[in-house]
Amino acid sequence: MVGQQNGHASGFVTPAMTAVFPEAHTRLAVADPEVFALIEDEKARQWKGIELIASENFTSLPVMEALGSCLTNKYSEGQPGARYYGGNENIDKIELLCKKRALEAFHVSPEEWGVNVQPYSGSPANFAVYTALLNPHDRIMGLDLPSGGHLTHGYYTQGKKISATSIFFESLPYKLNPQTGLVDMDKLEEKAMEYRPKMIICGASAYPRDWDYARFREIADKVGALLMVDMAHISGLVAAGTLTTPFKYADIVTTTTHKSLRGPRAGMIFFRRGVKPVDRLLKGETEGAAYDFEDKINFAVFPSLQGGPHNHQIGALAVALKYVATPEFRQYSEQVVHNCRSLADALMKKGYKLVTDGTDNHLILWDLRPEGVTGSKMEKACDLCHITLNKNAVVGDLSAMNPGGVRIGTPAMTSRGLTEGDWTEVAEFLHEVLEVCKQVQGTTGKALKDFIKGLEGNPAIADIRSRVEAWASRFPMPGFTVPAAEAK
Ligand code: DSN
Repeated sequence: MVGQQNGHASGFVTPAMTAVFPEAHTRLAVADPEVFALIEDEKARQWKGIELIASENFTSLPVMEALGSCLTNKYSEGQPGARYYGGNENIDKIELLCKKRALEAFHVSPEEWGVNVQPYSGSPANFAVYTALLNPHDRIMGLDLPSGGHLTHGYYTQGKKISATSIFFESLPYKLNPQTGLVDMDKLEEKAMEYRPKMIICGASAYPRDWDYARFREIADKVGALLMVDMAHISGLVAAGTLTTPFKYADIVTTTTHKSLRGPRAGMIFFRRGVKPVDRLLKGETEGAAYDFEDKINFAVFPSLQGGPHNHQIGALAVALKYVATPEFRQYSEQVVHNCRSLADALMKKGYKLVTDGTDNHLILWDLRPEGVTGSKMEKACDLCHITLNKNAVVGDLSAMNPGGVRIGTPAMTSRGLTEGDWTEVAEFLHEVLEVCKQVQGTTGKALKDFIKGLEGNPAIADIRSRVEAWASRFPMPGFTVPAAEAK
């Protein structure tokens, strides 16, 4: 037995094993102190700050254990029971368990829905769906990026195709109603009737309201389009029943697994299977026709787009999904939304403008244009105060490059145990940072470069930062301990 004091992992280690290559059983701290120290710094950053990026979360220790396990060693191209390599008896069981738990987590039956858990993350999952179900240059419609949509839903700018989705397919975005900040469903219908897309994509990266999936379905049916829902941001809230489920209406549902779902970084594609309901039959199909998505999607994921599945991610996802099915996870998801509403109320009480004047979900969009401060400046100042959020377009912004607001989400800090009352304090910190931004801008002028210079060494920023760190460190940190950070 080799002890940890020698930098070796405890457990049974034979002399033959230690002899193979030098770092084979050495702890990271000893094997690579440089990377170890950077990871410790990152732990401290996560623990001492207020994490408000709407797409981030803090996953659990068992998820991280599975991620850091021997599953990373194995190749397993193909599907469980039909692999291109031997030695997959355990991997098969893990992937099947993951799939079973995925369907259970979203309360869908294996007769009506199947799932592919191999996508490396959300963008590859979306592209796999397009590859499977569209022909090159087929038409799609997704929410415009400046309206809160995701790059992979077809984003392009004037003169430049940005996302591969817009390079390989023809894309026409739908947008928000500029008055309400809500998806303009009537306009979407009007455009879809003219454009006749083969697929409509519903979902967003920055939308504070729930979705009218029934209306999306109605429009898709009217124009003979497939309906794909990308629920990446809200999948935890959907699983917990806190938001409307898209499964009743969609043909395909994609998601990442590390946002409100609180799992490892990975992706999933859910697809309908079995006999089609009569009202979903396409032209030329007769009663009894079945969905043909499964083979096409599995083939698109592998071999068309990906190589070997990341089995450590799949194992870790299985672990996360076990907890998604618990009453505690439901409580967590409800708390995410309560917290978000509390933050929204606290900011609005201070007279600030939020897009749609509130939220139904885990995020708010704070329109900073009435305050005369850009999203970039607020993001930068918050960063210096150890509050992490991101600049974001708000309704009416024409470009995502110089956005007029910030996006703020509650999943991560809810995982650290914050409840409603704590968000009044978060709102107070944000208010203070904004005040500093206004004051600094008043001296430096509006250019971002000068503004950032003006923030350097600002005593008010240093004061907020020290109070933020003292406050945030009081809350428990899921997944890891922080002894090294504490000593700093
Ligand atoms: N990067 C994610 C987000 O922040 O919304 C989307 O992929």
